[in-house]
Amino acid sequence: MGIIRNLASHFPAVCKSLIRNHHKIVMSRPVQARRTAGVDKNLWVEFTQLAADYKPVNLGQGFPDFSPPQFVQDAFCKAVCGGPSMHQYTRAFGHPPLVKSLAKFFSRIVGCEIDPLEDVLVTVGAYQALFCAFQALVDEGDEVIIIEPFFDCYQPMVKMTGGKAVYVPLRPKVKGSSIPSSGDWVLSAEELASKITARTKAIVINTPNNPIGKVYKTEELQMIADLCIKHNMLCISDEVYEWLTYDGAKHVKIASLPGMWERTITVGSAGKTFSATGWKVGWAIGSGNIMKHLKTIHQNTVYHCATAAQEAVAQGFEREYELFGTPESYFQQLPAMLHLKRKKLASCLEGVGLQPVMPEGGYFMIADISSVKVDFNDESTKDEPPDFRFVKWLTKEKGLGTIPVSAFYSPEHSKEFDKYIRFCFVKEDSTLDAAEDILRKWSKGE
Ligand code: IK2
Repeated sequence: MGIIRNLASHFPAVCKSLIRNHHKIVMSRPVQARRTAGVDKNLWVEFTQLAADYKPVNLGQGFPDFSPPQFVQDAFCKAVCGGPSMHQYTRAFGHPPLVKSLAKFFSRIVGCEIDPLEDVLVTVGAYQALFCAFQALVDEGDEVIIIEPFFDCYQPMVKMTGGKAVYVPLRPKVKGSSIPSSGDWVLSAEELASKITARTKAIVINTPNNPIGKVYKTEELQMIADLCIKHNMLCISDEVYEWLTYDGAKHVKIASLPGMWERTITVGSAGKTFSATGWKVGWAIGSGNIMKHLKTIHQNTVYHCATAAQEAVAQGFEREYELFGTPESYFQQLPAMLHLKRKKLASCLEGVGLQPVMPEGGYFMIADISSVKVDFNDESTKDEPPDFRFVKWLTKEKGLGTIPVSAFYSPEHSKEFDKYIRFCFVKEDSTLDAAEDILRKWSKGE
């Protein structure tokens, strides 16, 4: 079409009919493939645009507003200046130094020997690892159990396979006392078991969870693992926030439980691990006989990921391998820093009457907005859920960006959870102070 338009500017009369005919050809049958129907809306596209339009203090999307640690920045610069090979294609399934470091690092944690060439796939962020997993493993008509709340891309990704997503929500236990915690949000074993059918192919979990910050306890993971083994299901375990746990909560990999390595695909993200979300380096790790199918999807879509970024992430993991468990490790330093930011945000929210749910992990905190009365006069949002209306109002009228929590639920359960909004606290203290200032002024009616 671009060529025709260029020609048209030079030969207007000749090309007029060409353009008209081109339109006719395009319109004579549906342009859209069916797999794209119903998955056109995207939370991040919408709320990133809102933030670009209104420039609020941004506690919305989950990315740090500070730089990655110096050692990975240096590693990236060194890679970029490291000669021709750093600027050319590398191995399709992962730059050799990176798959080696990931295998070495995670073998120690999972407790089995991970083969760098067979069991690891490097992807364009955790997003693409998830995409490869769903495309490679879910057939038309297969069912995939998704625990709610869930990172929103699971739903369209399952839909695009032709599979069916089946939802089971974590539910908050009713508790009379103190600050609610993400640990109070629990999965009913009976409810989960009742959703398994002969077509159930896989279950998707996310620990620490986005958006509530739940860190699954070993007993909870064991319950899921028992069902996976009993019903011969796969498990896709999204662990992008694995290093971020607080107050003694411990991240456990479901792949490390007996009988689970063989059936689990563990997804990780260098963006979240090293506070460099723009690098878009992620990975999927699992048994080679499963991973080979993810590799088939990868080689036929993306083929390989940016070489220099992979090299830098490899260097980051080499450093962390040596320092693991010591105070110099970034995997100790980042949660220690975020622990303080989490406290700061929680006390700010409590101070203005927004009841937070204290996250055990990750870098998000949800808060209950049901006690807040706001007179929305924005007609454009009148058909939207209360949390969407509130977030848009807060962004446009008060200059504070957040994310509505019902977006992390299926249509069947979203109404039960549309009284929460999500705040991101992986931000400079000055950003958190600016957010606090906005909330305090608002609560005083200023
Ligand atoms: N899985 C989870 C659970 C994620 O949270 C993310 C990134 N989320 O960030 C957006 C937000 O919630 O504000 C991903 C996967 C994707 O990770 P990556 O950036 O490595 O593709």
